[in-house]
Amino acid sequence: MPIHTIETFNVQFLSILDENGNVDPDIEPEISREDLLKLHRFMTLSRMADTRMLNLQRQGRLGTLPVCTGQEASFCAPVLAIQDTDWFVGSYRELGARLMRGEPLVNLLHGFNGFEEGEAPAKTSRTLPLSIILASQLPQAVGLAYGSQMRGEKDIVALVLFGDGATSEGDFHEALNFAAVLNAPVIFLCQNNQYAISTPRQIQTRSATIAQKAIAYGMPGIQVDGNDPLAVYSAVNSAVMKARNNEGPSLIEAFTFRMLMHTTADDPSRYRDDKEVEKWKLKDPLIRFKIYLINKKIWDEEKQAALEDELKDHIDKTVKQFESKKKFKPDAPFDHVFETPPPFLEEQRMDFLKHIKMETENG
Ligand SMILES: Cc1ncc(C[n+]2csc(CCOP(=O)(O)OP(=O)(O)O)c2C)c(N)n1
Repeated sequence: MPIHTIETFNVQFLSILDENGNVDPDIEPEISREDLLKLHRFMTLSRMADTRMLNLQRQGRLGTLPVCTGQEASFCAPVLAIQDTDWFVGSYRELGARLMRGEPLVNLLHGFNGFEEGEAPAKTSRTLPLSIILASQLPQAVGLAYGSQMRGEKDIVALVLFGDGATSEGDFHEALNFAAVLNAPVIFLCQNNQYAISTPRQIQTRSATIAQKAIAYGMPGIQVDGNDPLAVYSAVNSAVMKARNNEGPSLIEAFTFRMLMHTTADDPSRYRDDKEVEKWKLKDPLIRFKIYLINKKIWDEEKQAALEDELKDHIDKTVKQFESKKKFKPDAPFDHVFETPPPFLEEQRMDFLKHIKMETENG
């Protein structure tokens, strides 16, 4: 028997809007004016809020923060492609996506200060809270999508976000395998921002791309310019259509860059060269998207200035609201574990509250 090839594969890269704001008209997605402006608004809000939150952290007014500047296209554009009735399962580096899903900024500020009140989603919301345990949210997303399918909920998908580092976790592989085998309507979106803290992508995996990992599990995979909101939207939108059409899951690798530190506890100058950061500055998603909107004649510098003023005002007011809340419920984490807490958990809650009371009384 001669050796012969039984499988071959290729990996596609999608780019629609280049770094100078030039669009490829043949593959430009159809997005309404209203949605384009919504996307621009939330990408801008995300950048401005991220900058402000970093300042607050540096002033000792906010806890440790995973900043997301530079990745706005890779986490905001996917949200435009799903509905409120779909599941959104994030990790921790997707501020603008959470704001687009309707989470109030003040909640996120409380969450980053360690208060559960900020993290807890409304009972009816299909946006899951932050997930810090890498890749743990992936099997959960598969379960949610499969559960919706089993309940006969028509057309519901789950969109799950994670980083390049998370693809080294067992949960990533189990989730992709399960999703493919169960034909679950899941869109796996990897924000490949080139670093997992100090570990560069090249030594995270020997695969040339993260997108190609999809092939091993029997689902489509594509790499897109993660700083191009049109490419990210297009790829996610077609994956969503497939999932709604009972054609199963997809993996999308959004090729982007973490412009700042991993978290405020990190110093990236210890492991990466400024030249790399300078190179990526030219690929800023906000700049190219603004040029695109101006070229489409639906935006101008005057409108931009007015938007920035409005968002600054909103952020100022939110920070005031955030800092004026002084009373928190220390046992709030117990509220969200079970619909009806079992007696042993109620006992633990009582013990916990007694302990806090004792600590407070003893100074
Ligand atoms: C299971 C697990 N292991 C280790 C960590 C510690 N940790 C937090 S963030 C991080 C790097 C994650 O990198 P990546 O998945 O690329 O996402 P990014 O932070 O770059 O967005 C690590 C190792 C964790 N949170 N969870």
